[in-house]
Amino acid sequence: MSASQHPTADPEPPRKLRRLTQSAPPNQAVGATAVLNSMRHIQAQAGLARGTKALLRANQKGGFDCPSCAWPDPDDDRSSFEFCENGAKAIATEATRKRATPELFAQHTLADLAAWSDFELNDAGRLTEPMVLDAGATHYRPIAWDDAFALIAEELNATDPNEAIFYTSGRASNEAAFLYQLFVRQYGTNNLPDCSNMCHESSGAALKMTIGIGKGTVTLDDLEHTDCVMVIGQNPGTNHPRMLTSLEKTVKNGGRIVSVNPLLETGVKAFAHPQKLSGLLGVATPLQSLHVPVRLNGDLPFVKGLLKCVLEAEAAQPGTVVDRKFIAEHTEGYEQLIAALAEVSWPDLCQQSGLTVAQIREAAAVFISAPECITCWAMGLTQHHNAVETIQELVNLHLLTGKIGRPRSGLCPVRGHSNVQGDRTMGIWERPPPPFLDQLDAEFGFKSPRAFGYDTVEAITAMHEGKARVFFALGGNFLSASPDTHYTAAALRRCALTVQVSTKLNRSHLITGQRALILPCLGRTETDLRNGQPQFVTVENSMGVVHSSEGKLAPASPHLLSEVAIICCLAAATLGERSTVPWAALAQNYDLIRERIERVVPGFDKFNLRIHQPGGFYLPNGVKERRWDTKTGKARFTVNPLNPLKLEPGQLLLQTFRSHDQFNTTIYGHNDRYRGITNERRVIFLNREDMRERGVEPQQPIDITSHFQGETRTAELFLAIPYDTPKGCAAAYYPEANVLVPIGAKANISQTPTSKSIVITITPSTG
Ligand SMILES: Nc1nc2c(c(=O)[nH]1)N[C@H]1C(S)=C(S)[C@@H](COP(=O)(O)OP(=O)(O)OC[C@H]3O[C@@H](n4cnc5c(=O)[nH]c(N)nc54)[C@H](O)[C@@H]3O)O[C@H]1N2
Ligand SMILES: Nc1nc2c(c(=O)[nH]1)N[C@H]1C(S)=C(S)[C@@H](COP(=O)(O)OP(=O)(O)OC[C@H]3O[C@@H](n4cnc5c(=O)[nH]c(N)nc54)[C@H](O)[C@@H]3O)O[C@H]1N2
Ligand SMILES: [Mo]
Repeated sequence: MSASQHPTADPEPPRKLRRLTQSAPPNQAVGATAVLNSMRHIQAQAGLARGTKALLRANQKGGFDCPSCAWPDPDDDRSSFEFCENGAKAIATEATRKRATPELFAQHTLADLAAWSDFELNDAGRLTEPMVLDAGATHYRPIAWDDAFALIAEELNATDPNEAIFYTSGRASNEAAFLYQLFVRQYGTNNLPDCSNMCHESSGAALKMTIGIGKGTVTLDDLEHTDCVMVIGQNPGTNHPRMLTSLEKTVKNGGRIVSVNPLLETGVKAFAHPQKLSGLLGVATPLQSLHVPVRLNGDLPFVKGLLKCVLEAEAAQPGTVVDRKFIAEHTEGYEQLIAALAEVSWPDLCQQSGLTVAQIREAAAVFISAPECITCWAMGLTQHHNAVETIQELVNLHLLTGKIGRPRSGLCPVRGHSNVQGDRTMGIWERPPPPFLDQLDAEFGFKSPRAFGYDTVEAITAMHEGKARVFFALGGNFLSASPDTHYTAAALRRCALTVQVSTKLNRSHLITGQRALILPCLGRTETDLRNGQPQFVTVENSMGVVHSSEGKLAPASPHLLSEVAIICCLAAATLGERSTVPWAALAQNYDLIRERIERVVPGFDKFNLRIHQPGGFYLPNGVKERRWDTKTGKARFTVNPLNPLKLEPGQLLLQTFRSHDQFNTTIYGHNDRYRGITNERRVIFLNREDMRERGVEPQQPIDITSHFQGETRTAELFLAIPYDTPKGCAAAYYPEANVLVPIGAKANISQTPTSKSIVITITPSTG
């Protein structure tokens, strides 16, 4: 057992079943149901007046950036309703009238609260005051802000900087993120893990190595006017619903959509536009013209198949498919790629992708015949052991055909959290590039540490091994979002101090170090007054556009501080005279922070001026001009081995994904409308034949055991759901299934937990 005094709090959500109903997944997404659902959430949480005020400011020029996903806003042509059902839920959950006050903490022990579901924890409402958990205590009690900062400062100053960990979730603004990494580096460490380590790290790593920039290369306009969009390993209908508006435009402009996914997700079947009368009446635009039902983790062999088809088509009609001029001028490694492709056999590709040659050829025909093509992807590609290799293979496909770095063609990793991309641009990174540190040091007159810090998984392991003793989180829900829930819980419990800067109650507040703090902060939707002056912050979306975000609602409590203010107060308290940074001045006027960002981070010239351009500005992206910031100045073809996971007889592969009623670990409700699930989250979607072979009945309660290097982990009590998923492939929701993700199961290079390919067996529940 760990050194903690609060071992009774359960790190897992309660294992209780609800009354589930299953129906056939609908044939179209959004429409009137989505609008009704949005308003239902807004009314229940925020009330109509406050909620509608917030909704009307979402993603408007001069308004706030929707706190949900990172999908970009149109450069022009914004409707007054630039929001979606899930954006509305994210706003409702932040703008809620419910409050998690000191009285709530006085009434409940940590162990009591841990018996609440994730839905109930979030539904307690907004946190209102700083709270502390003293060593040995069973309840949090209120603490004054200054005392909280003094407590953290004292602990940090008694700690070797490399034994402190500073996590960031992707909602932090550019201003907050910039100051946070500056504080952490002046304190003396690069231990800056972030949610990106569990998210698009594989994309960043693959793209940086091959095309020289770890970001996407297209604009929204490119996407809406291209001839083919391949959506691979992504569920936009739920996780980036405004992308459907863009895909509808692509289709109306004559483009085709190919979806590559083990599941036929409702969001890409057909879209009824919620802002048009026709859409509200249920008239939907069919979106995908082809669905490729790849097996889980079958994408690398699938893309290799596409590459082989490209070479065959080129051989049949030389000079028409492979872009030889582009390859000669801009790339290296072509010969090695061709030689390696000759070695792989169709039977291997088919067996490993779960597709037939005909299915691969059909997808290849769409890609090849489209003059311009964009590939979009998300977690379905990034969370596998060979995620980096798979994404590099996609890069090969675009390089071979020259479909990159020109209008309407390119690569589009679709980011998750609304500012996760901006946080990285601001230096939230455990492996900072030396030129960034040189600029930072020059601007602030100090020497930042050069040794790399811990990423998320390394941070958990370090805490577990007693090599780290303070854990500080700027947002997020580290316990529930991380892999291997019980291992992570034990790791956090070994810390002397854990601190969470948060808006809502979550399980990370309940599984703590010896002492713990909750520091409640303003959300995106709220006015941020400093010295009586309203401040705005900035964010960067998935397509590299930086724009402002200014909340308009009254803050949830008079005691809340902005993230910027919290970081400045903490830095001043911790570093005192040691710091070269005017923390108090920066906290009063965010323009001063932006001046500093401009002098440190490339691409932010005239930041305070250009941020007032309607819609913001694009950051420079060399790939759009076919400049490659790689070692040799060329884009790189790579050879990526086929390295499939080997399953023993009886084993299945499990992916952990999102329902339509959650934002990561924030649970809005118990339904998953687009998959026909009502009122239950403890479900496991299974192939019907897999169920029959195992004698499992629909809705039978089963336990799931994961297998990794001789270790097993078990998640109890999930209802079996027969579903259209390829044989051998199962799915369950995150975070309930995170207990199954082994801490040691990481992607090569990016170290991202392999949350989309967990080897499991299933057995009838005995509990
Ligand atoms: N409403 C809402 N919006 C969100 C979020 C949310 O939780 N709720 N989360 C935000 C965040 S942080 C992120 S990162 C994004 C996540 O956005 P997504 O990546 O869309 O999220 P997931 O639910 O993890 O869905 C993964 C999809 O990939 C498919 N998939 C799984 N494994 C494979 C595979 O091996 N190959 C292929 N081809 N497909 C596969 C799944 O069937 C599923 O459709 O969304 C962001 N937006
Ligand atoms: N098994 C499995 N695990 C996964 C994934 C998966 O697909 N499968 N996905 C991974 C991915 S892609 C990601 S990005 C991570 C997400 O990991 P995190 O970002 O750590 O988790 P969230 O659930 O988004 O964090 C929710 C909490 O953030 C706080 N919050 C909300 N808004 C604000 C704000 O404005 N400021 C501050 N300070 N706090 C705020 C609230 O208190 C809320 O409870 O999870 C990863 N974990
Ligand atoms: Mo994410």
